[in-house]
Amino acid sequence: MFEVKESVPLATDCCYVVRHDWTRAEVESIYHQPLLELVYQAQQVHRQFHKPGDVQLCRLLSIKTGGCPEDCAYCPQSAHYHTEVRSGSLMPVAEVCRAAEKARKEGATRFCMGAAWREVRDGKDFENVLEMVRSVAALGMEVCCTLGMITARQAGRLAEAGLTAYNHNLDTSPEYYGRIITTRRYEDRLRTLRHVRDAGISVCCGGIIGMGESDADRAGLLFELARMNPHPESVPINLLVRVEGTPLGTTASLDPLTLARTIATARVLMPAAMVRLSAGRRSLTREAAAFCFMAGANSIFFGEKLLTTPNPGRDEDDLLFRELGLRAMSRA
Ligand code: SAM
Ligand code: DTB
Ligand code: SF4
Repeated sequence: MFEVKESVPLATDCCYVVRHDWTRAEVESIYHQPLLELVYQAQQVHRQFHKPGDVQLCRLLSIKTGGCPEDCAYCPQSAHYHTEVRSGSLMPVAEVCRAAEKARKEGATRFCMGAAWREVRDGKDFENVLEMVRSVAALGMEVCCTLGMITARQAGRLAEAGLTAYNHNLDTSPEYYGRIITTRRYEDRLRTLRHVRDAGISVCCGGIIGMGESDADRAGLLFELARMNPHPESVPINLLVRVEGTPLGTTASLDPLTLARTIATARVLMPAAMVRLSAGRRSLTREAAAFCFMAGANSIFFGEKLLTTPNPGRDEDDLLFRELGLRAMSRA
């Protein structure tokens, strides 16, 4: 009744190597292994490259909310859809600094600022973002931004300001992408990622699952990420937060085991990356979250809000960490 698949030989003597020459067939066969076999393999990889039980705490802040001209079907901040998100202008630098200081006191080692822009425009707002980057970097935190598309020159200026990482997701497979976003192309995203890499900024790039895509699309996304050389240092795996008013607001919920399968495959393919269990934790039981950590996730966003949607509260996460014996990563 059940088909038993051979596991893919990845290494000998349990010594895994970082590879960028994965074939699509190899990625599919890793992804489709019996789940416990896959999670076991992911644990082996994880323990070779990372300290087990260490989880990086990151804090998100929406520095410019809503009114975005892009039509990403999952996003409550797109101006194309009617959601409860109110649009605003760029937050003042001082307010962002206060939020970063608070996050640091609460244990965050990485602070990620998001703006609902299609692309960065040179001018006052960008100068202010550069100031925010300088201020957060001065607090001794890793600083990450996600501002939409950027040019090579803008990437250079962000690097100069002390930016650690730039987040720009591929979101899904090239084949499914056109069903989700029509206002920019996969190639546009790849160009921004090249600018980030060339500027010497570390790359944060992942995607969203639970958007009605197939197993082949999830494997396709991971294949695109895993053949980048170098791999993204940070791979956020978001579970769709279904928001009323967006085209994906009524999508069927995804089996959490599929989230764990996706995370485990990411861990096996990109051993050294931080694999981040990102949006969507509110819809996971603690058992499902535990399984995602088993599968190789080693970072979360903590704090009551992601960008515009709710996230588990501090007490809930404290309890989860205690129950699972996880430790918040300290500053390097
Ligand atoms: N506008 C910029 C961009 O798209 O690059 C930066 C902000 S955008 C909100 C950052 C990422 O958040 C998106 O690429 C997407 O992967 C994720 N995201 C947005 N809405 C989401 C949702 N409802 N559920 C899960 N992830 C979401
Ligand atoms: C990422 O991959 N996930 C974060 C961060 N990068 C910017 C964003 C999640 C957003 C979830 C929906 C919201 O709160 O608006
Ligand atoms: Fe705009 Fe980013 Fe939302 Fe897409 S994901 S609509 S680019 S804020």
